[in-house]
Amino acid sequence: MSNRTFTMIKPDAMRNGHAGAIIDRFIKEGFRIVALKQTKLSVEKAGEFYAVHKERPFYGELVDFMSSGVIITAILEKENAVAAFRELIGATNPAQAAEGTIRKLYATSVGENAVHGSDSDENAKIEGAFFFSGLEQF
Ligand code: FUP
Repeated sequence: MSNRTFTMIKPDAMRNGHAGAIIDRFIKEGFRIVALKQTKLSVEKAGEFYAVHKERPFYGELVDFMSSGVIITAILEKENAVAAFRELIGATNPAQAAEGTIRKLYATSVGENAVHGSDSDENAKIEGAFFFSGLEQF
């Protein structure tokens, strides 16, 4: 069990002005910010990040959306980080997300769902390395 996960605050939450509240929530829930930056994905990079969904019907829309504006990416640390963070963000579809979760509060639809959270320790490492390098020092 690893103690780190990777997250993105997606373009919808950035545009809607929720980034500050979302980062505040990460901290209040006891996640330590290991690394954090604002960036923008090109269509090509977004396609690469979500390559696992290439065959899914929503892939094109997902890539367009994720490259439509700036995002904030971060690596967060807490005991059992992947599972704890998935619980904090709630279900993929905000209509099914539990009360008080970040997606329930800030997401607008299944496609524009405010935040990403890695689904396994292995993916947390891969996704973190997609955006950050030299993390051993932190
Ligand atoms: P999650 O792990 O909760 O982010 O969800 P998935 O890995 O299943 O999906 C990744 C992203 O694909 C979601 F954040 C949004 C998008 N998606 C859709 O647009 N439609 C769907 O039906 C499912 C996912």
